Amino acid sequence: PRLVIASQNPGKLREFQTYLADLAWDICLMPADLDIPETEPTFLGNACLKATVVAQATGDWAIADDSGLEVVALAGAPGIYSARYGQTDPERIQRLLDELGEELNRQAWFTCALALARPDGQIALTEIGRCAGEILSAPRGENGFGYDPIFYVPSQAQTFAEMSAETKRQISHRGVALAGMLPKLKQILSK
Ligand code: ITT
Repeated sequence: PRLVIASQNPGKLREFQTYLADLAWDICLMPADLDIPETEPTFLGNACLKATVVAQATGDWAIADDSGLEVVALAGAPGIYSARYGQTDPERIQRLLDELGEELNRQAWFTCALALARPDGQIALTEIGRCAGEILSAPRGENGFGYDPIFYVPSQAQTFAEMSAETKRQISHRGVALAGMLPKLKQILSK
């Protein structure tokens, strides 16, 4: 079967393609001109919406990811608005650092909601993954995308942007969510 990745974020796409690389299916990217709505109030709601729209538009199975960074001292911001916190990754990072200022509570977590839709748009599977960390006061590392350079994971003593792709896959919100979904995903798509 064909599985379309319902995302326009190049960083996410790279991770999905690596994470799903050893599967026998044809993994495709969604049409670039498709307009995907994100009007729901939750990560899971938005993931389901994106998967349904892309499955219906392509007639293929589709997997969507809605994710974001929730900062405790900012009452969960930027949260579902993580992508809309600025125009570019450096702008988003700078805005977050400015809003946090000298705040001592640097606790944060990433959440990733995944949704798999059947070719008719019906949701077949959902999964949520989380990863806890701390917001540094300056960026560190060159890998990854988005807020990775300021997201420090104490258990690894590294930011997401300092980790190898393999380490990020093992511990990140997206890696955890995908690992949770993978057994059922394989079962469904092998039928
Ligand atoms: P699609 O909807 O097309 O998939 P998007 O970037 O708009 O792309 P989201 O609405 O889910 O996706 O926004 C997620 C944002 O959260 C993303 O743009 C990053 O800024 C941030 N983010 C999510 N996962 C991340 C990760 O693993 N590392 C760093 N930042 C991440």
